Amino acid sequence: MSSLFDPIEAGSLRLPNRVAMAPLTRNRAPHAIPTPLMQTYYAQRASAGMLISEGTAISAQAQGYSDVPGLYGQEQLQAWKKVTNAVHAKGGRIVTQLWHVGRISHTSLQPGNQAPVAPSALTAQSKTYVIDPKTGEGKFHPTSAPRALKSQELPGIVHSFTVAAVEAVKSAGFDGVELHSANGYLLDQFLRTSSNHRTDDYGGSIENRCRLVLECMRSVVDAIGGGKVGIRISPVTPANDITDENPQALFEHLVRQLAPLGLSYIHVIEGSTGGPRELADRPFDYHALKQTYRIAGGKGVWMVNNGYDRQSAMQAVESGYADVVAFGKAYISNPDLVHRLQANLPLSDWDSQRFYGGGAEGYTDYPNAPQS
Ligand code: 8OZ
Repeated sequence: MSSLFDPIEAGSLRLPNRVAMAPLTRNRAPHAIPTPLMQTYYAQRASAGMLISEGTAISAQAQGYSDVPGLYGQEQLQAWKKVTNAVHAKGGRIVTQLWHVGRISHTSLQPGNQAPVAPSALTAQSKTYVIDPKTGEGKFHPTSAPRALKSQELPGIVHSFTVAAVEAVKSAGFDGVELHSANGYLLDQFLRTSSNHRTDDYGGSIENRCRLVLECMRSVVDAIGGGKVGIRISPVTPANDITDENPQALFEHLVRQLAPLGLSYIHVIEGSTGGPRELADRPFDYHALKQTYRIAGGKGVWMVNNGYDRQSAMQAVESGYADVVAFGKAYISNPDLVHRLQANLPLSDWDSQRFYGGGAEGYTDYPNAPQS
């Protein structure tokens, strides 16, 4: 029987324990450039089995929220390199989450104030976070109406993910990448019947709706090796106005196609992102999904996320239900989360007023547990 505190291999990464830091949007990178404060923040959390960076834009068009970092400019990459150096100096491992928001954006955040892009010209009933450059004040705004990507533009999306992955590893010093195919952002928008009404090879059937994410994954794997690549999915989340007619069949098809790629990990948000893991109106069999992946020969770590606590995380790993558990909000307020879980110490509460934007407060000022 394995424990949450046992090491495990995740593709080419060797994790000293099975506690991951989930990707967490913090909006503290003005002009998309990581700051010295971000070096401190990630280095403080380096005892995680694996750190997953906050969602990081693969291109200017991929931006949907103010002050989210990017991976598409030299200054951004060099600033990330300082972050990964700081994590490595503390003995940690860090992968980056490659993010294209698709329609979850605002014209004020897009190059030339253009419409955001999406599989179809359908506006999400959702909000995005925009900081007023004049006052510095952040507010949630309704997302702008998107335009549908032309078929000829899709190779450009695949290319952007691939270039970002190569630069993330080569220039920015990340140990790997995770493609953000969850929470109603671009790749998830392609997957779903509610947001993808295309009539070309990228819409309609499950095979077609999975095509873009699979092209991105195969291209990234070809470029940096499957052992450095993970993917995040959220089969039934309602986040960002997403639904699907048959998520079980959709995601089973997806993981079957991912199985031959030799991935580092599959990262599954169970239930409603940041909410309950069980949704009465959106049932889903996660065990069957994992079995489908394994039966198809899928390797690497099966990582689960969403509201796990010490007890349920230990149980998930000990029972073999999952290999690694990713913690989000608990990692905001407990930089030494692994130690606290292992020693069964109390966890500190997070300050949700300081999740997005701002400086050190509610970011790098959460202490470790006192040494006994
Ligand atoms: C919270 C606020 C803004 C973005 C996600 C990247 O849901 C996010 C996100 C979360 O995946």
